[in-house]
Amino acid sequence: MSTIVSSWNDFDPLKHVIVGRADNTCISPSEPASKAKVPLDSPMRGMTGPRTLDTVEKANVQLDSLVKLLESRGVKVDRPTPIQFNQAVVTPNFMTGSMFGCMPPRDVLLTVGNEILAAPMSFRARYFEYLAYWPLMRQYFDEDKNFRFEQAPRPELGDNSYDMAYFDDHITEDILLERTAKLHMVTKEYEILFDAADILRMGKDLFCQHGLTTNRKAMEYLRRHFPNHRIHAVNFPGDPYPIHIDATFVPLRPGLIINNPTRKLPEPQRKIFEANGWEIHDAALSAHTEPPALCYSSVWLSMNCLVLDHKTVIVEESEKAQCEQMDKLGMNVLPLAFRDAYPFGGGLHCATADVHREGTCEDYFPKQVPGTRIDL
Ligand code: DAV
Repeated sequence: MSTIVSSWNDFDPLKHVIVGRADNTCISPSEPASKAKVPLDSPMRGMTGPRTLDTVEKANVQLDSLVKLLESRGVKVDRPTPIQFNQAVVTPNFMTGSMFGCMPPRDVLLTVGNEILAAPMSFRARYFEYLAYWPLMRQYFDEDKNFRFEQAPRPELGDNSYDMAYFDDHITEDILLERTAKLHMVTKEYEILFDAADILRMGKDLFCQHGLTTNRKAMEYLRRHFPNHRIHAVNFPGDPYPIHIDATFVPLRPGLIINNPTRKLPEPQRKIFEANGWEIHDAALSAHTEPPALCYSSVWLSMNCLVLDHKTVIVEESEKAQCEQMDKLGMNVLPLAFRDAYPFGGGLHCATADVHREGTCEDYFPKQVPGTRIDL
C-alpha cells in the first residue's frame, strides 16, 4: 500500500488534489450565519433556490480547465460526487430549506499530514456537505493504511449557537466593522465551530482566523486534537464579514506571505512572523471593483491563488496587478480564467483541497512569542 494522503502546508510541491464541482449548487435560504456573510447591499439577500443551469455550466467549464492545467503539471485530480443539494436540511435542532454545493472543498476538508479532518461547518445549509466527499474519503481509507479519516464533533447549530440579535433593522457596515474588530461575531462560543478554510497550515503551526465561521472553542479543540502542533489565533480588523483566511493572509513559500491591505494583521500578531524572518507584503489591489453577480465573496478573491510549489502559482487571469506582484516576488505565474466559478463558493484556493504535497512537517517558527498562541 502506498501513501495517498500527506500534506503539511499550502506551498510544498502539489501532487494530488480535490477540485470541486458546480453541479446542483443552490443559493441557500437566509440563516443566522449567512445573514452575516451576504453583504447588506447584495441582491442575493432574500434570494434562494438552485443556480441557473447556464451559470453552472460556465463554472464547470472553468473548474474543468483548472483540472486540465493541474494534470498537465503532473498533479493527480479527484472530484467530489455532487448530491441533490436542493433539499431541506432537518435535524433535531434546526430546519433550513436547502443545502449549498460542493464547489469549495477547502471549506470542508482540513488536511494535516496523513489526516483529513472534516470541519463541523457553521452554516446550517452546509451541515451535510461532507457527504459529497465521503466516496473519496472511503477510497483513500481503503487504499492508504495510514490515512486518518476524521470528523470534528457535529455541532447543534440551533439558536444557542448564534447571537440571534446580531442583525436588526439598524445594522450598518460600520457597526459590523466595530463588532468584528472587537471579536463580537454572530457565531457564539456555545460549541466548537469552524470551517476548514479558516485554518492556515504551516508545518507545526496552524494559524486560525477568528471570524464568523470559526470561534475560539474550535481553536481549543484543534489544540487538543493536534497535540504535536501549535495553534495560533489571528484576526484581521477591517473586514465586516470575516470568513475564511484565504483571501486575507496567503503564504507563497516559506518566509513569504501576502496580506490583504484592507485587513491587516494587527501588530502584536505580526511578532511571530518577524521573529522568524518572514516577510509580510501587502497584496496587490484587485483589478475589479465588484465581485461577479450573485457571489458571496469579495473582490479579494484576487489573492486566493493556488500555489503548486515554492516557485509556481495559479492566479486568476484578469488580476494583472496580482500576477505582476507575484512575478516580482519570484513566482512563475500561471494565469487561469476562473471568475465564472467565484459565485459557487470562491477562488482557486477555495475550489481545491490538498490530498498530497511533497515534504514533511517543518518548524517554520522555531522562535515562539506571545501574541497569537492560544496557550501562551
Ligand atoms: O474576501 O470574501 C472569501 C473567502 C472564500 N473562501 C472574502 C473571503
